[in-house]
Amino acid sequence: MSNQELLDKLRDTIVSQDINGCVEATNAALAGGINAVDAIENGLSVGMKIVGDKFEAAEIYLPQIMMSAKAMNGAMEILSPLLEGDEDAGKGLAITYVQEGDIHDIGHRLVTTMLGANGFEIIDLGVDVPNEKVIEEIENNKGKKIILVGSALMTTSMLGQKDTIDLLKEEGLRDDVKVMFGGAPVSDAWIAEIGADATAENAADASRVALKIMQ
Ligand code: HCB
Repeated sequence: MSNQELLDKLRDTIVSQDINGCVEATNAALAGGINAVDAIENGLSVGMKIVGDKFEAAEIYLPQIMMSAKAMNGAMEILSPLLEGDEDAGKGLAITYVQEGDIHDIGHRLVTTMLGANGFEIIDLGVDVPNEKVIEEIENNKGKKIILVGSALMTTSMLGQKDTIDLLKEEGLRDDVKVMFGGAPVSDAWIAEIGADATAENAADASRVALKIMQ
């Protein structure tokens, strides 16, 4: 099989909610020389995007999305340990989380894993995180070089990112941290509007951007 066929197979197993097939396709992709980042970004994530579009078009429903997410998680168990970066420590502390009201964690976990692989110390606050908890964590780690890495997958939870920035300002902490927000609805225009520092398209890009703004 060509590389494109291996990636297409990964995509298709996500779209068809084929949990076992996705594990097999992941192993086949690795055996065929596809690296973990490529498999995630150009295979599995493409499938998840199609799943989202089908959901929006009411062609599939929540149980099917959950099966696709399960298939993706199975593949990620194999791929996460293989994500490589420059593991030299000391890049700073990344506090990663998903905004309050939002439980989508696949992209968040990917971004967190990639940042860890690239030498960031990680505090992963998980999903559905209130802004007050984020502030508390920054205060607990005062004096460190910190980057906040927040995800939001819904337009509703994305609005909470503005509240994060406002709260940082209120607490006098805005200049102490860099802030990178991401997730499907997050755009450059939104980042500029709320006064965050950066966004990124995907997990590999998130590591590059984080390293750059933390220099
Ligand atoms: Co969910 N869902 N969902 N969902 N879901 C979305 C997000 C919609 C867009 C689907 C649609 O309508 N087209 C939609 C949101 C609409 C909107 O607000 N615009 C939606 C909805 C509405 C909902 C529910 C409300 C449905 C319901 O209950 N009626 C519900 C919400 C529950 C809640 O959060 N309170 C819900 C539930 C679910 C699950 C549980 C079935 C499942 C989540 C499972 C899980 O995460 N454990 C799910 C899924 C899987 C999706 C879609 C299909 C895929 C999301 C995903 O995992 N993508 C999604 C459709 C879509 O996004 N197109 C749909 C793959 C990952 C790899 O991409 O974008 O998350 P990513 O992350 C990227 C990228 O954004 C970037 O790097 C990552 C890696 O490449 N990135 C960052 C991410 N975070 C970053 C942070 C940074 O600083 C920098 C970069």
